[in-house]
Amino acid sequence: MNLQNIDWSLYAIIDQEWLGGRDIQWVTKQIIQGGAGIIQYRNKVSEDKKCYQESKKIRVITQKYHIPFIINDRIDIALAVDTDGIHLGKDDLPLSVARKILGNNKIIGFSVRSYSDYQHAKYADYLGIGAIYPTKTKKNYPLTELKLIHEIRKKSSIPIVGIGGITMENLAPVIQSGVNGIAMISALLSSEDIKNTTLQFIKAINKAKKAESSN
Ligand code: 3NM
Repeated sequence: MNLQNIDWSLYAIIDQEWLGGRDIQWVTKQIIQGGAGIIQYRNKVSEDKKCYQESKKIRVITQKYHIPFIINDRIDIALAVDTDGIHLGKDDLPLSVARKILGNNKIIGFSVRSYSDYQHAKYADYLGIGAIYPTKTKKNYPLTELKLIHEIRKKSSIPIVGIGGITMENLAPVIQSGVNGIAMISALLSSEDIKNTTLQFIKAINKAKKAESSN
């Protein structure tokens, strides 16, 4: 998977706890047909077997549509289902170890919420910076100021996505901070019409990007 070819504008995260019984392949298709350029699967609740089986289902759809598939945390599942990459935080496996195991062809993403986290991002291919706004998905998670994104953007040219509580109403300042795109869970998965909601987000993100570039 060539990093240059990825459209980071909308990075959709399929969180097991937000599925609400909906079929994971149907949800994946809705998100892709709505226009998301990259998909992550995040499962903090299921046993290994279920997590593996659901990941395989996402793999089938993302492969069919040529959309990069990132798994949260689980390097074993990244290898088992041959995802395009993994997303790690600072309490997970060190990035240097993940890089050694996965090699240079897999994408490694890293969660950053402070400048000191950023200093540990040497082996990362992209950064997820947040939480920008309060979120129900990670309760009581500390917030990160947009100025951190501005600061990191000046120093690094790797893709950055803003994450945490992002909605239609509050996405513009995140785009203005210099991100390549927005990562989100609840704003997409709480919708009954995921495809249309995804489409509306893409439109809003592109509009905000255009306004930013004409400034
Ligand atoms: N990581 P929602 S915030 C999974 O800041 C996750 O690293 C975050 O979900 C971070 O779009 C977050 O529903 C939750 O707010 C994102």
